[in-house]
Amino acid sequence: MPEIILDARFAAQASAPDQLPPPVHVEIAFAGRSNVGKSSLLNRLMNRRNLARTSSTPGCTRGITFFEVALKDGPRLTLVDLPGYGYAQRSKQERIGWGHLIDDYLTGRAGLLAVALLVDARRGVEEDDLGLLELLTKVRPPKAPPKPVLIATKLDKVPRPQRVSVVKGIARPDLPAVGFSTELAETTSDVWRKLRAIAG
Ligand SMILES: Nc1nc2c(ncn2[C@@H]2O[C@H](COP(=O)(O)OP(=O)(O)O)[C@@H](O)[C@H]2O)c(=O)[nH]1
Ligand SMILES: [Mg+2]
Repeated sequence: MPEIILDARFAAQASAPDQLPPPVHVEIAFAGRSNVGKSSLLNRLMNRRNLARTSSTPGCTRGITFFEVALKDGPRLTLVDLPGYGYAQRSKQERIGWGHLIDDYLTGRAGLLAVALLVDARRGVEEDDLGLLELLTKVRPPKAPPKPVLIATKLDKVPRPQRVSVVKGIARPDLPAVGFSTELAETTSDVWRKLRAIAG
């Protein structure tokens, strides 16, 4: 379903609160441990080879990156690439600074409709991920808490006969999971379908 995308472009990058762009469209943010495949998924969703830069160096994404996407049959959306957590190589100071930036973004951003939480299909939901899910529940009225979406990445690394049950096993009682792999083209449509259902 990449043909759902009319146009995608880089919109902004922020490594401090005063650099955040004004929220003009509904936003869907992508979070997860570094190297889990956030940038790769964003590139597939936007049908662009490397608009969201991928890297084999953990923690290489600097700050929060905003992409504006025009859908053929719908409104514009902003897709947001968050810095990965769990990167050991960054300085403590830098991690603390980012931590605040990301926490404040996730709990306070106007127009943040959903947060896609990416977990490696082979590892499932880990402690850092639970922390993020809990953070989302801390958002208080009048702001609506962003809706979590669980995405199990790198599904090609799971043997084919186990894929369905692995994704089901990653789902939580209140939170279904959708599987994704850059190597399985149909999974891009699965993720888009899920996001479109949420974006309305
Ligand atoms: N086999 C496989 N490798 C992937 C997949 N998605 C990402 N990768 C690789 O995992 C590494 C990290 O991906 P990246 O998108 O940069 O992760 P990020 O740090 O979360 O943005 C890169 O080497 C990607 O090529 C996938 O679905 N399957
Ligand atoms: Mg990245």
